[in-house]
Amino acid sequence: MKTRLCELLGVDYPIIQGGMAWIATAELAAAVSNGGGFGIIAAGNAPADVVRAQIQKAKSLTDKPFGVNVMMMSPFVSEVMQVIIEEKPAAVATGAGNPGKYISSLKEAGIKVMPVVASVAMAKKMEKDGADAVIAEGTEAGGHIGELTTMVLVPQIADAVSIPVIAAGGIADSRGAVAAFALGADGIQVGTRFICSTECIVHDNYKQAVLKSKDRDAVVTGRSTGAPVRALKNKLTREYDRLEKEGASFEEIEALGVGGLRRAFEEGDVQTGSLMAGQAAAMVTKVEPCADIIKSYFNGAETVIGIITSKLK
Ligand code: TUI
Repeated sequence: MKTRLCELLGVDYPIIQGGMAWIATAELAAAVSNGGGFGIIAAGNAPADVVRAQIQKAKSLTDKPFGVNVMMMSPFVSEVMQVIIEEKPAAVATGAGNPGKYISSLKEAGIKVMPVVASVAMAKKMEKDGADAVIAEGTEAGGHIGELTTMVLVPQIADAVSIPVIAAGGIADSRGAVAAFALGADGIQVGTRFICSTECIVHDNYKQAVLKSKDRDAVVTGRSTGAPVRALKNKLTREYDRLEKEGASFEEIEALGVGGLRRAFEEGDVQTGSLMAGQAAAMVTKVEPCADIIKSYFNGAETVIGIITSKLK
């Protein structure tokens, strides 16, 4: 199964790994790239020297192309972009903001640019500004999210732009992959399922929490502060809900989340840590190597298409 995204990124399968802060390290990115997908290191809120070390580590772990995800709300965005221009990973994905002013210098350095977008307007703007592809991320995704579902966002963006569209949010297996292509996507982004990969270095408690989660466990907090985040339900998300209902100040609510991701990923604190994950979490049933996860999306695809054909009489 090849699409024009495979040519753009130099990969065997049209699948990219989502940029998950603290989780998407050089180890995960390299394992995804070695498995035939496009691995991505998440810069998150890390300073530029940390990002440089991660890029260099990934280069030592794989000869295949990989990328870096830049979180536009990070205080270190401009320094991180500079390091990326020097280190030249194959592509940059961006999230949680508008990367417009960096696109031309990234492209001059030969780096492909793939912004995450959550609306048609933003997708059109990114195409006009020179993006090579857009990642259309639905609200089923984990972490910081937009309003629209993958089901309605992807076809509208596919109709509005001519660059490749990568569907993201809620794509948990080959049925989701086939659906994404049916909606007009040229590739898929997968985040949550890669948390439960053998090579992902997060604390095992985090992986177990994803494995145990059920259909309604990936909840949204922070709607009232304008920065909605999807994570697995626990003591932390209940505390968020309580503060938001009580009309607590923006500062009080934000303070609750400080260090939450680190508590979850490093200490395995599944109660007060922030277990960011998408709705696909409920569909993840085992920890397995990245290469097997990637193959499972595409090996089952013909069976899914066969089922569709036999249903449509
Ligand atoms: O960025 C993400 N997911 C993230 S970032 C993150 S770190 C964080 N931690 C706590 C609070 C907030 C962030 C955790 N997860 N996904 C990509 C994404 N980008 N989703 C939605 C957007 C987006 C939203 C608005 C992209 C562009 C945009 O445009 C706004 C504008 O400037 O017009």
